[in-house]
Amino acid sequence: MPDSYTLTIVKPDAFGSNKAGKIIAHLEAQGFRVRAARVLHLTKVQAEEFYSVHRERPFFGSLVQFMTSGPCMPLVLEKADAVAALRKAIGATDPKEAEQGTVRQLFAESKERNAIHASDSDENAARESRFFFSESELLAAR
Ligand code: FUP
Repeated sequence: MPDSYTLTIVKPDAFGSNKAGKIIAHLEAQGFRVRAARVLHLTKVQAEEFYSVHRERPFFGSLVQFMTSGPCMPLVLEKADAVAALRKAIGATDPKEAEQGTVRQLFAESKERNAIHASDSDENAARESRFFFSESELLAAR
């Protein structure tokens, strides 16, 4: 299978506990290759737009507050079947339900402060990559 791309975000709780590098190393050890990366501090408007699919959910306000509480790090990752492989590698949304050895089981604090985001489809991976990276950065990643 040819390599493909997905978008991940190392979230503010991981920066707060100084585990961002460990999380990236963990993913690299599983064969994901970092193709683009940056550290930024999301604004409220950016976080609301990124999670707009959850706008009506009761946790939306709290999620936006958390995602704007500190730095985060979006990365474009490359691997065979990248979207499915990364979803498996990060584990369930709630770390209490995440399989042993997954990023969330190892590094997440709670269902909200869960260390990492991963795109759930190729379409969303493309959309979310464009949210954080320019067209030329994404071309350079290939
Ligand atoms: P996931 O795809 O595993 O990141 O989970 P979802 O897309 O369902 O949720 C997006 C984010 O909303 C989660 F990463 C954390 C947050 N969330 C909560 O805080 N509480 C919930 O009950 C569900 C999700």
